[in-house]
Amino acid sequence: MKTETTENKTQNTDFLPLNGTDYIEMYVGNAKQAAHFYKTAFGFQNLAYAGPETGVKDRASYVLIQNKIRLVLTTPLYPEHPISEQLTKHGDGVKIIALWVDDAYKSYHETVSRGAESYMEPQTLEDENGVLKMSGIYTYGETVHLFVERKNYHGLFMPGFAKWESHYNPEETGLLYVDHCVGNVGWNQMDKWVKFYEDIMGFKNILTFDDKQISTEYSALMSKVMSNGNGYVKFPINEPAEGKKKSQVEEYLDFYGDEGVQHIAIATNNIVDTVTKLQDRGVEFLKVPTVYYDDLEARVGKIEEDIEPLKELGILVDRDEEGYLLQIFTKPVEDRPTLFFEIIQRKGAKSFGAGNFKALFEALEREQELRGNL
Ligand code: TYF
Ligand code: FE
Repeated sequence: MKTETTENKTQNTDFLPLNGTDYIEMYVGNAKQAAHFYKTAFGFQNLAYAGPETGVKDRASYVLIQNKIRLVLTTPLYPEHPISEQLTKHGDGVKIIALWVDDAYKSYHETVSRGAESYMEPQTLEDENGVLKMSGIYTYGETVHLFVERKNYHGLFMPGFAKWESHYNPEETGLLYVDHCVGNVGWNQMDKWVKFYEDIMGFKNILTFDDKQISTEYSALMSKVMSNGNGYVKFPINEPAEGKKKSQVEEYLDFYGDEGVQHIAIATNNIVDTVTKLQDRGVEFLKVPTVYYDDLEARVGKIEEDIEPLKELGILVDRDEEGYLLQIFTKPVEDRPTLFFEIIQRKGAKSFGAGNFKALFEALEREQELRGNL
């Protein structure tokens, strides 16, 4: 009885209700060219633009969309711009994970009063399409969470942005929504950030991968998955661990120069179709040896998909108590070994593919070795 009451109470007092990921913004060296890449290779569509032509003098931002995913690519227009400094340090990478809320002012006050460092005080933006409110706090490294309130806004993206059209519109690839965003943090910093998401954002630790599971023989890391109350927003946090070889997380930290976003996992409901399209358009994926598929059915049981196309594309499969999942990882999308993407199709499974860590991390280490960073 008592437990029930407490549980109900926690459910009713989610002080930071989230409707999902609102958008992801990357700072890039050349947003015009990056936009072309995300259209051509990933099938994102033009949505909106802000820059000198629309009255924004210091930067250019391209907003791309595919189903529920909005990707913003921003470039500073002059050398002394603070974004230029961040680019010199990190290279291209994720600056903002924006979260869709019903109340941007309350989200700010609830988190800042619990100790969050302010990035943007709550503000109200207005244009002919209504009122959009936003605010923001820092998370790991220089990464930021913005809180975006759109309930009284009906424009394309945000005040300040104009419709962006082009004669070049490659087809979508079946990318649907952001499933999770993973952060790499420094040595022994994972629990600090777990506590940040617990205490300041009301998240819960739903899964833990410790070094015994994944770091003794293969690329060493520890990971805890944080989830908000309704499970729409999931943030695994990785920290490096000592292993036989240099941790992949340490390699990231060396090249990004800071803690930051390691991968964005995007959901599809037909992974074979999506990955075929991405590969045809030039996206490079990590490959596991084909022996991975020899005992696949013995490991994960019967699955609906034919094994052959999975094997051809290098798609991984894992099972948990609730179902199974299919996943694959791109190589880093920059020259620095930093940000990459995961394509994931969930068939009931709520986990993250722990059963694939051995095969995956061995594949990753082969790449790390080619880069001379092992
Ligand atoms: O999000 C996750 O936890 C999984 C596992 O370099 C993972 O995708 C962890 C580290 C990594 C690749 C995948
Ligand atoms: Fe992942």
